[in-house]
Amino acid sequence: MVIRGQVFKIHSDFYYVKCENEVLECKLREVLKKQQKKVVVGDFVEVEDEKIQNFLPRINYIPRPAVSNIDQMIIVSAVKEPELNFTQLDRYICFAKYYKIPVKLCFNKSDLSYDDKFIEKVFSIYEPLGYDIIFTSALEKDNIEEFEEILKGKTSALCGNSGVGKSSLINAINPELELRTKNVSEKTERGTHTTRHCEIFNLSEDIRIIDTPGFSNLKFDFMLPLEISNLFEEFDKYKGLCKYSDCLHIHEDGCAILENIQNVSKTRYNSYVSFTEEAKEYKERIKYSGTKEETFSKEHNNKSMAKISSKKRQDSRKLSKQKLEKEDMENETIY
Ligand SMILES: Nc1nc2c(ncn2[C@@H]2O[C@H](COP(=O)(O)OP(=O)(O)OP(=O)(O)O)[C@@H](O)[C@H]2O)c(=O)[nH]1
Ligand SMILES: [Mg+2]
Ligand SMILES: [Zn+2]
Repeated sequence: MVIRGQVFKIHSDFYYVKCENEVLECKLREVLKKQQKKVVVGDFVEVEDEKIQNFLPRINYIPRPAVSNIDQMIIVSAVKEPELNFTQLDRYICFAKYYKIPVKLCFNKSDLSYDDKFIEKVFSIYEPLGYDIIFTSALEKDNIEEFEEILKGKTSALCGNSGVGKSSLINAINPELELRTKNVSEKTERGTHTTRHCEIFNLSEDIRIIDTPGFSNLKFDFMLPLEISNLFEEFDKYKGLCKYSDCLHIHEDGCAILENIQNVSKTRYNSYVSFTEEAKEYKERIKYSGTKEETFSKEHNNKSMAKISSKKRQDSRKLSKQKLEKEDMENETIY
């Protein structure tokens, strides 16, 4: 008999599936492994004889953290310890935008800093872009009820660097879960991850939250430079207004964004430039690894996006995504 359920936890080769009345510990059917179909936390699956046969179409999917079928991503940063890095924050925001996942921003450890200027800066950059912003302290249980409010009626994935307090926030809502968080004595060990797997928790009737391991080595080395501006919503209103259709908005003449640069936040623009540089590396890679030479349009010089064959782009993109997934699988085995 085939039973349907949702994967809520994966530990090495074991997939934990929540069905209507029971929790099943399953393995993957061989053919899924052979097809390299990766089942992730959040997937709805069909199970027969304790083997996952298949997963159902996903509403959405993101490879890092590897989860699917989520309503929103809460990007958690710390105001201190670790110090907030705006480029890193924009990385998460843009990555979620690429995968079309709605985002909310949580700034935790507010007990460590009462810097009004910093709070103003955060609001002035991200509020006009339409992001909900919340400052919390998991330690002092500050604003935790408001935090719960933004989770209501949804499945939310918490995402952010290691040590920002993702698991602590979940514990603050439901202390009975007793999720492992970094001990004070472990604080000096840099680069260690306390949470090692993604897991869905039902915090109440209508709050489902996914704790995820922190990671920080995301790069935009799977997109073309011209595509990066699509990830920055503040650039939307200047679309098509630059003199050159292949404008990268960095130093070109007649660039509508550079002419209006006072309307773009400095840190956001810096992030844009960094991601564009990473995308240039990708462009170089496919230029030399592909079989066809990149050609240049006669009417518009260097209109590269249309010029690189879509097959080549897809292949290379697939490779980059596979790289991400492979790294995730390796992480699973390390831990
Ligand atoms: N001062 C202060 N410390 C906090 C707060 N929230 C978490 N911490 C501390 O920050 C450290 C890291 O917290 P975790 O909850 O383990 O962080 P995480 O984001 O889950 O980290 P990973 O699981 O490694 O991704 C722990 O020592 C927590 O006690 C807070 O609001 N204020
Ligand atoms: Mg954690
Ligand atoms: Zn431009």
